[in-house]
Amino acid sequence: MVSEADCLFCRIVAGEIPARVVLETERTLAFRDVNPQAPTHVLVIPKDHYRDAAALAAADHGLADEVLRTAHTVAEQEGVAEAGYRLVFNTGPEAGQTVFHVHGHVLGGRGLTWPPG
Ligand code: DGP
Repeated sequence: MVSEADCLFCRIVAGEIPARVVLETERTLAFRDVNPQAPTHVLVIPKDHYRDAAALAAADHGLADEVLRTAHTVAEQEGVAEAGYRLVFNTGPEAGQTVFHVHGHVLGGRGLTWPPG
C-alpha cells in the first residue's frame, strides 16, 4: 500500500487514529468528518496515498472510479441519495484543501447553497 508516515488519513487507514467508519471497500474507506458541515458529512478516501484528486486520476483510473462509487453508496446508505447530495474534492490550498491525502466530501441532509464560499 502507498502510504506516508506523517499523513493524517494514512494514519486513519492504518488504525493509528480513530475514525467513525461508515463504509470500507477493498481499496477505499469512508468515515465521518470530525467537523461536520451538514447532517451527513462523510469523507471518502482511497487507502493508497495520493495528494489530491488530480494525482489520483492521473495514476489509477480504477481506484478513482472506486472512490466515486463508494461516495454514492455512502449517500444511499445515509438516505440522502434521492434528495440530492454534494460531492466535493477540494484540490489545492486556494480551494481550501487542508489534508493532502485525496478525499471526497459527501455532504447532504439539508439544502445546500450555490455558489459555495
Ligand atoms: P479539506 O479542507 O477539503 O482538506 O478537508 C479536510 C477535512 O478533514 C475537514 O473537513 C476536517 C477533516 N478532518 C481533519 N482532521 C480529521 C480527523 O482527524 N478525523 C476526521 N474524521 N476528520 C478530520
